[in-house]
Amino acid sequence: MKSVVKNKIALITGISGQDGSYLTEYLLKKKYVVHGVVRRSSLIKTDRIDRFFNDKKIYPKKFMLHYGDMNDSSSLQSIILKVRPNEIYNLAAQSHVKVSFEIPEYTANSDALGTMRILEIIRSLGLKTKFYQASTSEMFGKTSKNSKQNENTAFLPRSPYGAAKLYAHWMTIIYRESYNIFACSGILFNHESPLRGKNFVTKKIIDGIRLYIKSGNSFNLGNIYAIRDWGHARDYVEAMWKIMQYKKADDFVIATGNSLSIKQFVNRCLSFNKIKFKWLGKGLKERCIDTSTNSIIIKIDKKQFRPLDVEYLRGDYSKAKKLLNWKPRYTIDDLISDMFKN
Ligand code: NAP
Ligand code: G4F
Repeated sequence: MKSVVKNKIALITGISGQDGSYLTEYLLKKKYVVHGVVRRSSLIKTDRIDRFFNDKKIYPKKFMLHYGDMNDSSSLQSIILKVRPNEIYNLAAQSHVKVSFEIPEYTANSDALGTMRILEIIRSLGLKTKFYQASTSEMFGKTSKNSKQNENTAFLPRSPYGAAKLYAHWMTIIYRESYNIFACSGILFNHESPLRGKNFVTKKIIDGIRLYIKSGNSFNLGNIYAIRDWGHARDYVEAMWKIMQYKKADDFVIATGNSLSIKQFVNRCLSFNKIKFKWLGKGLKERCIDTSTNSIIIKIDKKQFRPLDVEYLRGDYSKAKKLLNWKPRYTIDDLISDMFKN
């Protein structure tokens, strides 16, 4: 008699976000049935996952959405009870660092308490569900320059978002150690893609340069001397899955090990488009000029600065490389090319 192999069931919070979209694609390829939590809004904004809806082989058999909110335990509990997932990927968050200074209470509620709500549901119902938490390099905060951050680096968050995520990160560890729940986390460094939200700096730069090429309009940036370790979201969702399949629940840094300043990222994007440029001035008067036309491409705008910023991030992913056999495939130039072409 043939044994029936049951497809694994995954529940993704934040399925309509950048990572939710790539993770759905990745899990569907691995034959999972994928359920997602979405918030009700007056305008439907499921653009990043519409491709799954429009595929009759996938929707509604292998891909389903449920209304819920990280700030509403009862919705989360009823979805979990209905779906009975083998794996929960908790990607939902108010994920914009600058915005978290404007709505700190909302950010703490969804990013910190929202995570605790799911962990409590798993604990109180005695579920065997595995749990993945989307932790972040923003938790490292005030790092020492030229160091690399790994799983043992101190957490010194510099934003309401970083502090909320740190609470969620510790709660994941506390629930793992107290209640023997398979609760793991990926401490992911910045990762980008053509699906990145428009108000994150890489996407803003790509879109700004596109518009400059089309219509000659300049755009504004803030702190162009902050340094980030940027990878591609496609590589990073693979890491999420690998973290969940590891023999025991643990925490892993996921990064590329390379970093650039925002200004260096701009320079690469301009060179990719064969635009000749130079930077002039200092501080708020600094600007980037197109040397063929003398027009301004980028100006510095005080409004784009944060009350506090994380100045330097560069990750050491050796633990993930050794234990998960994970490494990034995309280089920074592959990422830039993908973001301009798609
Ligand atoms: P994103 O594009 O901003 O997506 C966030 C998702 O969370 C969206 O689907 C959003 O729904 C949902 N969400 C926000 N608040 C919610 C709430 N109260 N209830 C239910 N859903 C809510 O973020 P991302 O870049 O994909 O990142 C995914 C996760 O990884 C986030 O937790 C982020 O903090 C974390 N992270 C990201 C990076 C990175 O560089 N991308 C690095 C480290 C960690 P709507 O579509 O309705 O807004
Ligand atoms: O693109 P960003 O907004 O990303 P940030 O703050 O590093 O946060 C992202 O990565 C985290 C992982 O470390 C995630 F947890 C988080 O959810 C999010 O995905 O800003 C990057 C840097 C900052 O230093 C910022 O001050 O770029 C600087 N920057 C300069 N001008 C700007 C701008 N950032 C934005 N968003 N817009 C600007 O005009």
